[in-house]
Amino acid sequence: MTGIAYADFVDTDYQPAPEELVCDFAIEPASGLSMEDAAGRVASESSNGTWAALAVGDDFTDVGATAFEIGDGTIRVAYPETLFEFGNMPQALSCVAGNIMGMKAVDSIRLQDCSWPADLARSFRGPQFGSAVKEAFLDAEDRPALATVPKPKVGLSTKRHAEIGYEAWTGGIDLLKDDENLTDQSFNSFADRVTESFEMRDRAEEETGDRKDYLVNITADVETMKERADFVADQGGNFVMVDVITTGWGAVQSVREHTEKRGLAIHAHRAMHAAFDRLSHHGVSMRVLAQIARLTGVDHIHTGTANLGKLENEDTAGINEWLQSDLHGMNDVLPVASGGLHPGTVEPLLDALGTDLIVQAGGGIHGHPDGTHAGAKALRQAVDAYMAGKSVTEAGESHDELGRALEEWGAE
Ligand code: CAP
Ligand code: MG
Repeated sequence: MTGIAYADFVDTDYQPAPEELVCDFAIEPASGLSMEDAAGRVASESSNGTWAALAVGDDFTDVGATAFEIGDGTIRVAYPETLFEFGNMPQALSCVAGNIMGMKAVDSIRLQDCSWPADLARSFRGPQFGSAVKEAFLDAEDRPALATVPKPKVGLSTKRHAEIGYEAWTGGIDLLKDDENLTDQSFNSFADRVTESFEMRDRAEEETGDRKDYLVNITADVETMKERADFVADQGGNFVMVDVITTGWGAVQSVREHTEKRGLAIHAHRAMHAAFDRLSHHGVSMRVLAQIARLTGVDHIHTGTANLGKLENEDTAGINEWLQSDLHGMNDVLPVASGGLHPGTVEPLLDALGTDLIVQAGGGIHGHPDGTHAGAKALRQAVDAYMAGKSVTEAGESHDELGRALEEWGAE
């Protein structure tokens, strides 16, 4: 590239070098602009260009991006590695998903996918454990791990929250999980909840002989998250939960660095992701958000339910496959299916997504007509039946709790 005008950022003969980051965008050019015009502006504004052709001499490093493929509403852009501060995810996103999201040259623009080159990818920590948590911390090596969020999601007293944990753990659930709206409020303080829940966890472990754990929501500012992570580790927990979109990727990186010292796994909740990924023509796809989560080092992330639950989903199976595929030797991520799940959704869910995941149900356990303990048993019975190659509906005939759940909610 020689100059620094928009046209300098398009070259359809260009072959990206292996060390370049390649981003796929869907774009709708503004009226009066061709795809080429818009592509040049996207590549320019996301690297070293601006709205005016520059006359500043040549004393600068050429870190310009190149739009090298222009399709029907899609473009591919290659970014030189020198554009990036290695190991700094906010900086990378300020480039490839920054000002361009609001530029007038496009009516809409969506970052759909990224191909992460080895050196840039390895400059991030990646997951400390990934899917290995199922055998490192739980007894769920050969089946989906099961989690539950007490409901109502906020408002329960600490005592009742911990009791619900006990009822669920002893019913066959592996992981108690805080809701995203629950951190440290007056009705259920963080320290008391963690202490009392782990007391119940120890009892449940003794009674069942299985390892149980708790996904403790530490989401806050970075310093508070580190203190809360230490508290969890000191109480004998192995997991913290971070709401990664609301807290921000720089904060996730800091938590990842800190949790390495304490050997804690990170459960990523993704509240607010839909503000980025819900529109199919604009924003940042869940696929890319999941990629960022893996690079910055979470061990689990919610990726949806293959549209079986209560929330809109983007290609859950494709995202999960990416999370568990090879990425320059980096650990994988264990996907979490959550949102409106119940025992009657287990069979189609596991058919669609496989069994290397966490199945999380809140209402689908605590809404069981006979309460939490029965609801936990019903979910576990459904999963155990599936793992034994049996039909969940048939298993409902010989397992009371499952039978009641299927009666209540039906089977998909
Ligand atoms: C699920 C949940 C989770 C969502 C998050 C809720 O509860 O606790 O936050 O699943 O969405 O508050 O809705 P239920 P996603 O099991 O009672 O539905 O997993 O898609 O990120
Ligand atoms: Mg929730």
